Amino acid sequence: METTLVLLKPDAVRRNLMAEIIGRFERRGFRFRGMRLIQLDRATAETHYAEHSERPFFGELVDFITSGPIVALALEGEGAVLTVRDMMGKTNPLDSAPGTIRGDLALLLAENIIHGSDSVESAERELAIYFPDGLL
Ligand code: IDP
Ligand code: MG
Repeated sequence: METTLVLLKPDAVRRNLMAEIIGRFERRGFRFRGMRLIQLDRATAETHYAEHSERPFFGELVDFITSGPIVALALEGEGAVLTVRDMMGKTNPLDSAPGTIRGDLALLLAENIIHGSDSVESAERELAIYFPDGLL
């Protein structure tokens, strides 16, 4: 059984899409092991996105993810990492299939409403950032 880290980015919260997105994960059958509404500071955002630190869009990415409250979810299920990535759709919402979260709810690459860990190793690293006291 895997547990993965999902973030509902500030645009999802601003656009009142929390229940819409969380509901999809509930209906899919994941077990919720953690859920927090938080405001990220820059240092934590930079740690989260460390793999992108050399990219030209890194500054914008950190500005954006720290621009308002986000929701962090820890979701457990069979193949949770890949299943969540499939439900999210492609990174660029313009490439995301209808029926996916980004394909239904987003249009912009920089405001693509959701993050999901891309591997079991990433999930372990990221879950420790958002749920340092462990999971339920
Ligand atoms: P992912 O969120 O689908 O895993 P990553 O490649 O890990 O995609 O990129 C992290 C986030 O950085 C993306 O979700 C997107 O919001 C943003 N991003 C990726 N590429 C670009 C870009 O070329 N310009 C601006 N933002 C980008
Ligand atoms: Mg990624």
